[in-house]
Amino acid sequence: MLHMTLRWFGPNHDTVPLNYIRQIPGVEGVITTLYDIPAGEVWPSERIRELKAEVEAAGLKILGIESVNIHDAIKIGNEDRERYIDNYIETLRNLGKEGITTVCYNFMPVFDWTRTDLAKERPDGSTVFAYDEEIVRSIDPQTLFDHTTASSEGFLMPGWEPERLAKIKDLFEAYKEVDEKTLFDNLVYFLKRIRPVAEEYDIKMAIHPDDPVWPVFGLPRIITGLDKVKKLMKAVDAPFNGVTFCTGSFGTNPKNDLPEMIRALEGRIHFAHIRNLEHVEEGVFEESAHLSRDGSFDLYEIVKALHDIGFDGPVRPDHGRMIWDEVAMPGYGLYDRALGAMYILGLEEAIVKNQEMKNA
Ligand code: DNO
Repeated sequence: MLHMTLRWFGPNHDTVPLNYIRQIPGVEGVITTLYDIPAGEVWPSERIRELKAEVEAAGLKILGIESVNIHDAIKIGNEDRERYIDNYIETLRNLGKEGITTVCYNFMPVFDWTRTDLAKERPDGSTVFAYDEEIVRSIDPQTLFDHTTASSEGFLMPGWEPERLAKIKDLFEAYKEVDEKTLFDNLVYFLKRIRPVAEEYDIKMAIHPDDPVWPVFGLPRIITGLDKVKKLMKAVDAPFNGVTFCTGSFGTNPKNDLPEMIRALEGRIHFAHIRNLEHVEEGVFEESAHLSRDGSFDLYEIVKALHDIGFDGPVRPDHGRMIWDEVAMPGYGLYDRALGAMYILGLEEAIVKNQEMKNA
């Protein structure tokens, strides 16, 4: 069974109040974070408890964290990594003690997700995130960062934290020697080090795919498709080591067969991000409404595959379009994500009923 959630950035960062989220039928909880704590620092138990109390007071649960970000020292694998891994372990322990057991993270160097337009207009007047490889090729990372920050309507975008990106040149310098193999080895090293604490508290680590799934500004990418994910699952072959199945990220490569990937990753998908996007041409795509016919993915087949493998974790409608003049963090308004949640739950209900009828 899917456990429907919405991402919520916390009291001082989100425009959407918890009581609104509570009113979306079928939504059981939120995926949240301590947004103000920089990557690498320990999350204090007290802050986690406060956050939990606030969410529970609204009649919801914390069904996962997105993200506990990984410090660049860990990704680069330099001498500081031990200290930052120790901090990460402590954060996991503090989360585990509060019964929070799904943790989403990514292992993308410098940038998290990358888009060239945060407000591309769709034919119906809604606006969405879009990507054009030619634009990325024609600008430098700093320009993209400035552009993204300038078009985020004053909201702090996840993955674009200023303290991390203040030193963009130094970061690129630090990653100079980090190729795909080194990055992968550093990820495996990290997972092996956190394994004991994850297993002690039954924490499921859910790596988010690279977005898009090809190198941006020459930075290596390691979570791009089925072979790569399988390689990681094998390298640390334990159930705690799993994936956030993000359809929108894996799906940036039209060759990734999403339902087939889901079936092949049975038992290792700990969290799902469901959204749709429209492929325009190679390297050019824009996000769309969740509805299958609005984009390039078959959402029915995606939800069916999750159902068929017995997926029982949290799901969220991923980025929404901006509609109905809502003012909110781009991609994370209430309205379109609520529509997405209802659509996904509707698909699931039909799939379950259909199966029951067949079995009767
Ligand atoms: C973008 C998100 C990502 C994601 C991280 C997970 O909207 O999908 O920022 O949260 O990559 O660590």
